[in-house]
Amino acid sequence: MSEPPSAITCRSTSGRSLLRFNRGIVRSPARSVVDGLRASDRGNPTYEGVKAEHDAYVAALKAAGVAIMILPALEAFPDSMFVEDPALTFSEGAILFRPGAQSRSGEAGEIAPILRQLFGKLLELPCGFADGGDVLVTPRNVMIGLSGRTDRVGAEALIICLAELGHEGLIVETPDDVLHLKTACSLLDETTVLCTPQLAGTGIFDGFRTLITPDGEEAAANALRVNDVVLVGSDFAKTAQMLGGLGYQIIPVPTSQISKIDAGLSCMSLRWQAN
Ligand code: CIR
Repeated sequence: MSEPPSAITCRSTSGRSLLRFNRGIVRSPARSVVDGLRASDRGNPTYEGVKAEHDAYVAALKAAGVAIMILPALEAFPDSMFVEDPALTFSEGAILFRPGAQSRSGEAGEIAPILRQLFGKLLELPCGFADGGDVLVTPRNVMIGLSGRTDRVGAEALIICLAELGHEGLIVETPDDVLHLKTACSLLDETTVLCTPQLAGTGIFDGFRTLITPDGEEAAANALRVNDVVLVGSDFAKTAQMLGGLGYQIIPVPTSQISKIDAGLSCMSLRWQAN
């Protein structure tokens, strides 16, 4: 089996590694998570089930070498455990977003104080709407997917914020029936993206090595490369086998409860490399 491609060589436009993280923030699920937003009814998750999945996720991040800060649950915001939507963190600073779902708009204000404490530079999206789930950081640029949650005004404002942090933004389209850009893709190493056939077909990853999710496992596209490992939803055996065969070190993490409210692995944490 070949060596997994090294994250150490994967660098952002500012020269830092993109897939190395030593700090992270998560938020405990609230009991109200059972009322989380969803596009279609696949039954309610249970609070206990979501909590167990969240605990497993935090354990996987810690085992991968990330020091995790756990924020308290917010009952008033059912989707607030998905901390990657109201903000995005980089080594160079953080950005507060303007979440595109009305019930989530207050989440940015809730996470702002801790980001202000941790980051010397905290930028705020001034207008429009954008969710962190629509942002894919790659070595070439930071892709911003237009979606039901991220509009062009927000995306253009985000490009200006990214430039202040030394990153170049690029606006792309998210397929119509997909919640967020990263619902359908993830960066596995500096040249490789895991994505759905539908997103690959749009051509946005031309020039990358694209690994296509096996039939019936499209939701596995929202994997999470962290340091030397790739977290993959534990229901996606074919994807795990494919990636394992290519030399990636796979950590299966349960997602069957959070998937009922359209969530995956990237959205449950904010990650960055602190000096
Ligand atoms: C929502 O619809 O906003 C939540 N139920 C799920 C958010 C998942 N976030 C993400 O994929 N970035």
